[in-house]
Amino acid sequence: MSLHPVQSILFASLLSLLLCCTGSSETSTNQTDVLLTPTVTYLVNHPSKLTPLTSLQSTNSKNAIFVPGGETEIGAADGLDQEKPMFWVRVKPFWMDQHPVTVAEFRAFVQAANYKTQAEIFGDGGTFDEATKEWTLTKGACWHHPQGPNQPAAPDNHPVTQVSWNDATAYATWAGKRLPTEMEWEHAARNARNTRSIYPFGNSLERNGKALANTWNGRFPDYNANTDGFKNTSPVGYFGKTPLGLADMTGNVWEWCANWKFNYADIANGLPQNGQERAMRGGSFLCEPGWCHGYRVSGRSFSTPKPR
Ligand SMILES: [Ca+2]
Ligand SMILES: [Ca+2]
Repeated sequence: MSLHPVQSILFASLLSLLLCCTGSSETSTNQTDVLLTPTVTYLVNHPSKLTPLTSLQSTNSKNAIFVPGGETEIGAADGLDQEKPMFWVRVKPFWMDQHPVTVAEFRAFVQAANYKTQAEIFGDGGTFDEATKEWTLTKGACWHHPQGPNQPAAPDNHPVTQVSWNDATAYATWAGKRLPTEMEWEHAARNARNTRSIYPFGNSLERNGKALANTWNGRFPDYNANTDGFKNTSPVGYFGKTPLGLADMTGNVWEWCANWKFNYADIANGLPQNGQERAMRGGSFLCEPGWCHGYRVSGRSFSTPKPR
């Protein structure tokens, strides 16, 4: 069975998590501004004064990065339709896991909570078949053997894959955390100071000839030159950190976000309370500019909260 490419990306996606928000927020809210969540406000007007930040250096505590609060313009003028129109938000400070949840971290959850992922319950998971260049449902593919039971086990220090939004939410709840909204994710990817580069670390995917992220190198799905060294997932943090200190925001795996899919044009109405698809950010090892440039800071994708 072949799956819609975008749909299938979900089958191999990951998560990043937020710890509890810290502190109280700061600035007053205009009457016309819209509280999207308890921690994110849509600003009708361009903020007259941005919250000053003195340093990009953030605190690392128990593997989490402090993301200062502030104002960020969401979207990109030269992005895809779903990244427009741009809009401003004010975000309260929060802690974010420094890297996507690893296989080892997910195993601890599975063992402690005796948890079964939805892929395990359904009995299969979506995989990309290199021979046929198509997505297929592979029997037995799940978080510990994401390519299938006859393929190598997922290494402990790689991000966990084959987790649905429901699985990700269950993990987050167990860990006393939650998923970020898209606005929080993008605020963090813009280094909590509205940096406007394509990626959190600039506009190029390489520095001194070395790759800065795990992506698809070539034309998807025909050819992967594999110049970054990884055909599939890579160890979390292998390609370094963003200026704020986060890993794998660009490429490696998609990260599930909390909110339902919504159109930016409708933001003044608030976030939808239900829908068909949840949002993901951060692109994966299967993304390349000619097909899916999803690993840009403004890039978005969506999938159903359970595999089917
Ligand atoms: Ca790669
Ligand atoms: Ca990512």
